[in-house]
Amino acid sequence: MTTLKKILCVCILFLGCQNNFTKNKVTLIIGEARIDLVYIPGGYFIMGSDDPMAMQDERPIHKVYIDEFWMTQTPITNKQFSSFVNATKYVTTAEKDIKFQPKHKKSNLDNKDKNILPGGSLIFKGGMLLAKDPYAYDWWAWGSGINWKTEFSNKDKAQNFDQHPVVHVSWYDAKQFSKWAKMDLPSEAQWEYAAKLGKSKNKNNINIWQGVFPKKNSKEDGFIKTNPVKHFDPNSLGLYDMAGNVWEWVNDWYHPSAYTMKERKKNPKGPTTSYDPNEPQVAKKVTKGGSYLCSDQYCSGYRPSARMKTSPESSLENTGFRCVISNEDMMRIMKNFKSVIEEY
Ligand SMILES: [Ca+2]
Repeated sequence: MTTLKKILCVCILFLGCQNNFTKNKVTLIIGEARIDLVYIPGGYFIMGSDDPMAMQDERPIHKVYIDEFWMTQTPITNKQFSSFVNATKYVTTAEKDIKFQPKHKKSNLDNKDKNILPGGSLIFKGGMLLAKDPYAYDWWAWGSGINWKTEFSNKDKAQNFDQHPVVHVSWYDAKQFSKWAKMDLPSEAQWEYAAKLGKSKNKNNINIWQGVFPKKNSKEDGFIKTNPVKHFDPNSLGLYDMAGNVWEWVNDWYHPSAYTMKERKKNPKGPTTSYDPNEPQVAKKVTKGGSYLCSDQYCSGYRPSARMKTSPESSLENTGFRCVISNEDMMRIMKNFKSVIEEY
């Protein structure tokens, strides 16, 4: 870091990438995407929680060491994701029709081909009571034709679309963006470490659900759905929206007993297989950070240790992602950068 810290706001063009460096922040321009990353120093932390609010799958708390790395300052935005799609012509999971296996032939779909469900994504429809159970709410619905490009109406699109986090992206979509950007999704441990290491000046300064969930959102934070990134204050590491706004995909498979498994002491990568006792036939990935749908009356999913489980091919209106890059890979970029400096 010593050499890195001596370089302040240098700007140079090489290999099709323009990169700005400051002492603890790097801006990579990959294709048309400008991506800010901040340095996360390595160290020990206590993973999980024994707080009364903590779920069983957040236990037991355990000491973990994380190597230094870099993390995108914000969730990946629509503008950044657009750059990826423009460069690669990538088609997201939600934009693809779903073909059913023969066992699903008795579908009631109003479609010419009964074995095909048009592409779409999951949308939150609020506190609609299930007809058969007056105490159970049916919160989510299949939004046919919904994908990352359709989240905003035309009226709002020009003004707001670019700087909001991309949503309606599956884990596979997030992974493909990460590969294109020469980065990766964070491990759950990296994500939680960064969230806990970065201190917030005002813990209430986040976008969650205020009011009686799921009946009424009083919108005291100003947002019913996502907020544009960098709207609220960053934490002390310079990271934005590590709590609230959107859930963020991480690399790890979900398992309720993940924290009792071996090899948790240094840079844990999570279990090799997934298991969700509530839905054992479906493999799921972990998401972190909570979203604008999290309420302190209900799940307080915006706590750093909170864990959500979602199948990797699913996409939702409140789920996005951010990326990380190892310090070694960033140093390689720096090495190329310095060699270009010498050439110039
Ligand atoms: Ca809100």
